[in-house]
Amino acid sequence: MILSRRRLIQAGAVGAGGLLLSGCDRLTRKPEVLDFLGQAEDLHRVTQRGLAGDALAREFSESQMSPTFRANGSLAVADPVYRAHFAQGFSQWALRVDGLVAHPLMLPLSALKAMPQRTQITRHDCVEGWSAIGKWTGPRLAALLDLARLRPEARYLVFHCADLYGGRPYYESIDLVEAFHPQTILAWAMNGQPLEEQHGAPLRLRVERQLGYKHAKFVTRIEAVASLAGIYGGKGGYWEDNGRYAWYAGI
Ligand SMILES: Nc1nc2c(c(=O)[nH]1)N[C@H]1C(S)=C(S)[C@@H](COP(=O)(O)O)O[C@H]1N2
Ligand SMILES: [Mo]
Repeated sequence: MILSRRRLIQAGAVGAGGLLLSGCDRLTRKPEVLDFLGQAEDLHRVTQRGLAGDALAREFSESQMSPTFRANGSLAVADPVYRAHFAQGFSQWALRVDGLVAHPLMLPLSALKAMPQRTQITRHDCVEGWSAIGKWTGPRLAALLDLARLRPEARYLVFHCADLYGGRPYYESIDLVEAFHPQTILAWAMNGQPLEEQHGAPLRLRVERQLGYKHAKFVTRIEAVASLAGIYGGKGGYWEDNGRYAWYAGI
């Protein structure tokens, strides 16, 4: 995938810790960074061509879309920081990408929308026994990871969310095979409209080969980690920590 850094810069994307994305062009001339980039590209190839890593979830036509799409889990977010962003139409909101990455990022919605977009009509399967077909649009997670550049130790991505469910923070995690999968996107639109709050505004994960609870809504931060052991209860997700559902939720 060719990603235009210039477009991102125009859209106002800046790296965390004062590192401007425009610095990337200078950085990529350094041999150690080029070496790093090579490793990331190897990783990308391996994960995309890997054993069962590249099977696609079924995609549907417009006529097959569900007339109504149920919302489930948290339907609203009480957090005051989230409420302030909501009131501003998320114009000042930014997604943080950090942890085991060479270039931590703060990506405003405008930057996420300026990246190449993928639209897919897929079926959402909730473990509670309902399904719905909807259309989702957003950049591939792989494109964000190409910008942030995972360090070689990174094994999982943790999705931190703005909501509390039953009083505890909702979170989820996936491995790098799912992360680089072509249908894994960060959706800001559903059925052609910006996400409604109940469906995870302003940004949610779509990880189409996995059950509904893996599709983190209200995502605020993506953290690359070597192990899930140190994160909340250590089992990689809200329901996993609860002992309710398994970490691997492949359909
Ligand atoms: N942050 C957050 N993400 C979440 C949940 C939640 O409660 N909080 N519920 C999960 C579950 S169980 C499902 S089925 C889907 C529901 O997505 P929907 O509300 O868009 O149908 O979101 C998932 N992601
Ligand atoms: Mo669910």
